[in-house]
Amino acid sequence: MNRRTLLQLLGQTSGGVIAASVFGGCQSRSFDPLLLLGSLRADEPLPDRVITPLSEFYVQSYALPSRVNADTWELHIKGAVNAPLTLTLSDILQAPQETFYLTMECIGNPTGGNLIGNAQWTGTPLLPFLEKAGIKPEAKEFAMKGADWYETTLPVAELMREGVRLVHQMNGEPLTAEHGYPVRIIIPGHFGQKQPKWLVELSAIAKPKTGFWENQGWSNTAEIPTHGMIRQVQERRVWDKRHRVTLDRGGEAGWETGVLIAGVALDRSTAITAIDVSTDQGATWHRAEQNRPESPHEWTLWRYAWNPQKPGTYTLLARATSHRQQQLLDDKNGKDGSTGVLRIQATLNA
Ligand SMILES: Nc1nc2c(c(=O)[nH]1)N[C@H]1C(S)=C(S)[C@@H](COP(=O)(O)O)O[C@H]1N2
Ligand SMILES: [Mo]
Repeated sequence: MNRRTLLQLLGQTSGGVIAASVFGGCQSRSFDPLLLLGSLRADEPLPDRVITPLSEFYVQSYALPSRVNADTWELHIKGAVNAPLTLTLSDILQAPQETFYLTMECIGNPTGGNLIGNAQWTGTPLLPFLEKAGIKPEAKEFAMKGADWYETTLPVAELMREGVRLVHQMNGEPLTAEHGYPVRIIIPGHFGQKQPKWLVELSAIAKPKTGFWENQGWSNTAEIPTHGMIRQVQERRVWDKRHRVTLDRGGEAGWETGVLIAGVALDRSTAITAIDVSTDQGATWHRAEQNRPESPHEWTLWRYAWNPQKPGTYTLLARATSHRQQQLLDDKNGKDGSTGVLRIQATLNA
């Protein structure tokens, strides 16, 4: 197999600049949440996990990052509750702490795009606080607000699950201002839209309502579908706006000695059980090698070593299957999130 050094990789994968039109507040610098793609080399074991460094983690904000003063920050649990609660940062820091891994993705992430990242998070379970407040039977949803007045909602039962946490650390550091300092909520299984940053209010409401992005047509459940994405072909970063690669026969990254196709896959709530790769437009499929994260909320890494026999133009597809569902073959980039497969055109020069 070809040898690819991380340095070489850094030079060649400039990431991709997400079109600012997908969502407001997009940053325009070039970044790549799979900067560590180099660890998906064919000649080394698949790593157990790839963490996205903060410098490469996407930021998606409704307004400019709010500066919240941690000393005066408060979270209000109110509305249809028996005993409204006001929490300070020290209440949250003194409660039992849990550290977990979870992949955050924006519902507007185009297939294979960069609005996705995997991080280690630390926080405290929300459930004991909700139980203390006592949710009244008429409460249907929680309206969650950020200090920037971003708002989104979810059914009461979604927030009363284990695994929902008030998070104050990302990759072992206090949340940065951009990622929601001092506290954000994380509700596994949903796209980033349902994870308000700078969280200041959880209001139990009897009459369901929709939030900021939902009012613009984005899914109100925003559940993560089973989806896999090709991220790289040899050392080239590929995605929906850069879906063509041309490889020469010889040389370090030539196709003659094999082509590495690698990526990630994710589902709302169940493990990814298979990633299948096709190099002939979906006529035949080959099982990729994958890792098995402990949590279904962390992306699965996969790779497939393709041995093309002759030059030509090929269409590469990768499709994920979880315990819940198999990814659709159409290239769907809708307001429910990208559920379809990405078609990569690979030209192998003679
Ligand atoms: N308060 C607040 N929370 C928010 C947003 C926002 O604009 N304001 N954007 C949401 C969206 S659309 C996404 S995809 C995630 C992104 O989280 P990140 O910026 O930490 O990657 O935050 C969510 N939480
Ligand atoms: Mo988002």
